[in-house]
Amino acid sequence: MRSIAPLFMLPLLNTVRGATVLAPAAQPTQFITLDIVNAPTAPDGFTRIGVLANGTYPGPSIVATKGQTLVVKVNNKLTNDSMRLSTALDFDGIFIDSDNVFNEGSPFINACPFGPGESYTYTLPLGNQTGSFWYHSQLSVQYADGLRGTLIIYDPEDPLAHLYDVDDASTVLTVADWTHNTSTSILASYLATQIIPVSDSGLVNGKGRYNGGPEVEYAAVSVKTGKRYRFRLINISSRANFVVSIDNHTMTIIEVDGVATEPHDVNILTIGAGQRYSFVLTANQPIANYWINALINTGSPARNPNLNVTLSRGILRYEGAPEEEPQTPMTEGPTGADASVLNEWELVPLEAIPAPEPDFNLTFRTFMPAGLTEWEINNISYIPPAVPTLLRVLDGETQQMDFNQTENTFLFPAHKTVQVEIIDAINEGHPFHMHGMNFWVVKSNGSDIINTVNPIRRDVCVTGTGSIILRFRTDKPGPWAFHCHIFYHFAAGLVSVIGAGFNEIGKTVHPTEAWERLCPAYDALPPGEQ
Ligand SMILES: *[C@@H]1O[C@H](CO)[C@@H](O)[C@H](O)[C@H]1NC(C)=O
Ligand SMILES: *[C@@H]1O[C@H](CO)[C@@H](O)[C@H](O)[C@H]1NC(C)=O
Ligand SMILES: *[C@@H]1O[C@H](CO)[C@@H](O)[C@H](O)[C@H]1NC(C)=O
Ligand SMILES: *[C@@H]1O[C@H](CO)[C@@H](O)[C@H](O)[C@H]1NC(C)=O
Ligand SMILES: *[C@@H]1O[C@H](CO)[C@@H](O)[C@H](O)[C@H]1NC(C)=O
Ligand SMILES: *[C@@H]1O[C@H](CO)[C@@H](O)[C@H](O)[C@H]1NC(C)=O
Ligand SMILES: *[C@@H]1O[C@H](CO)[C@@H](O)[C@H](O)[C@H]1NC(C)=O
Ligand SMILES: *[C@@H]1O[C@H](CO)[C@@H](O)[C@H](O)[C@H]1NC(C)=O
Ligand SMILES: *[C@@H]1O[C@H](CO)[C@@H](O)[C@H](O)[C@H]1NC(C)=O
Ligand SMILES: *[C@@H]1O[C@H](CO)[C@@H](O)[C@H](O)[C@H]1NC(C)=O
Ligand SMILES: *[C@@H]1O[C@H](CO)[C@@H](O)[C@H](O)[C@H]1NC(C)=O
Ligand SMILES: [Cu+2]
Repeated sequence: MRSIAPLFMLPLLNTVRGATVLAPAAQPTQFITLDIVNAPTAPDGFTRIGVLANGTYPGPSIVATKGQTLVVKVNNKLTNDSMRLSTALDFDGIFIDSDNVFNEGSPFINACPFGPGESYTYTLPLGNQTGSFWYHSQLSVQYADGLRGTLIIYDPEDPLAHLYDVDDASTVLTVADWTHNTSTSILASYLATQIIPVSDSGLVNGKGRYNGGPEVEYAAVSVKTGKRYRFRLINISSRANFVVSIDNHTMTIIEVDGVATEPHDVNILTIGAGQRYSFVLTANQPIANYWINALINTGSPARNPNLNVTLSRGILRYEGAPEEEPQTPMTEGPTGADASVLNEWELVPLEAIPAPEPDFNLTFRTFMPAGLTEWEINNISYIPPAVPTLLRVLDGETQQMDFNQTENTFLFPAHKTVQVEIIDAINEGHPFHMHGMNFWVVKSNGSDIINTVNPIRRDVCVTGTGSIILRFRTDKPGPWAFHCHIFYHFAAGLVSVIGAGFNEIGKTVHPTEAWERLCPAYDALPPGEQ
């Protein structure tokens, strides 16, 4: 079992507006506390009560260094029962080893959520991972109420370091959808009508505007002529995808979901919920203010008069430019022949790892039958089991027949390669996310190219009618959530569980007492506090 004995208390310096900057020398273990509270927040000028880490939206940035172990103590201090009172966190994209699979917070798959007044400490050894990640509530659609923040793992020996001069808290760019109503009321309305209510605004670094709202000052990122900046663009949306561009500037992509890539130039890119890109921007234009266009793509604005997709934007400000908005029109970015779009299949990982030949093939057809608010994989909509998958596997339920059809749980022996083709019947564009590991994208939507030689590896891939083909390994015994990252679809059942080497789990997984206590405590809560 992994030891979580405290080694050092790391001093946290300069806590400014939710941004935590660490002392430069990395300690082997970094202790982080997040207090989950109900507090007012007004990212687009409309004040509402949110579910917030340390009272801010986005939550504090977690800043780590390669090789560290993060010990994240989460204190549930929620009080407002108009939103979910329990919680559970997912650290999106962080690899989890089999022996630590109980610290993968997925409710009813890996753990039970925890209620108000309770705490849980996630221990996350980061191993060799570096790049751009984030954390969010994984319970129902709770993260739409604000419980989301970035997690960046810096690499002191970054092989891409020669490509940029600046990479710090100022170059992290988040895009998100935002709603004035609670996630609970939106989910209820969705389940009753089959229509996800449209967001009120799109946010860039936690700032945005809605029609008729106050002119909230847009988030401005400052750059200095001649320097090269590594921007880390993270889509922390609960529903919307975004189309991002920066007027008059090229974006050179160098990282996708924590995987370093060969530099790849584009001037406009679409980013789905949960996805991340690092791109280098060279400040080589005249000193001025430029729009960062983050067009929010979230259903018809006709269904919510507050939403104005044009108002979802930020500012790139050169040092020496006046502190004002750009003089140029608010556009949706390059179009037609001026647009050089990002095609996922053109991305080349810096380190090529061929996709192994599959031992098993799966086909997922995603579908929502007419008249039902129920997303299905192969005609089955996921229903979370009362007892989490991992708990039952540890109790000896290790055969396929131990899992009800509605658990969409697919068992494979350990140390095999699985290929899954996902066919999205109605071109919904589901960003499919794998927990605990990444996958090879052998085929992207929109291309017929099958690449098994040096395909991009990532942990969120967007589906479409053109189908996607992914491959992953079952080297880590455990249940791994594999689901759509549009959390309203997630809540409506677009979830599967990859069961890797369940018969070996007793040898590798030895959960802590704190984890064992989660389910009895959760089950004892009155439904209103769950
Ligand atoms: C969150 O707030 C708690 C209590 O004030 C504090 O101890 C902790 O350092 C904060 N966490 C971060 C990451 O800023
Ligand atoms: C609880 O949250 C709801 C929804 O945001 C809000 O209307 C209500 O005033 C909050 N209650 C308290 C006591 O803050
Ligand atoms: C990290 O990388 C080194 C060198 O490639 C390798 O020896 C080691 O096993 C890796 N560690 C983990 C935890 O993956
Ligand atoms: C927010 O809730 C109010 C009151 O229930 C409702 O009238 C409105 O349509 C909701 N807005 C959205 C975007 O769902
Ligand atoms: C974030 O992802 C959502 C869901 O896929 C998408 O609708 C939205 O446009 C994305 N945002 C950006 C800025 O790409
Ligand atoms: C950006 O380029 C366009 C022409 O492509 C030009 O009209 C505009 O003035 C430039 N913007 C700035 C701020 O220089
Ligand atoms: C959106 O905002 C822009 C800029 O303020 C404005 O010109 C436009 O009319 C608005 N669109 C809608 C549909 O209200
Ligand atoms: C899986 O599908 C591939 C084609 O994509 C095929 O070459 C392979 O033989 C299949 N493997 C199994 C085990 O069915
Ligand atoms: C099963 O799902 C497919 C779409 O993948 C759909 O065409 C078919 O009608 C569904 N069958 C049933 C019995 O619902
Ligand atoms: C088990 O699956 C069946 C459909 O195969 C479904 O009707 C039933 O509700 C499921 N039971 C539970 C406890 O989820
Ligand atoms: C998927 O690719 C097809 C073309 O093969 C395209 O028509 C469709 O719009 C794409 N879907 C998404 C969600 O990008
Ligand atoms: Cu979806």
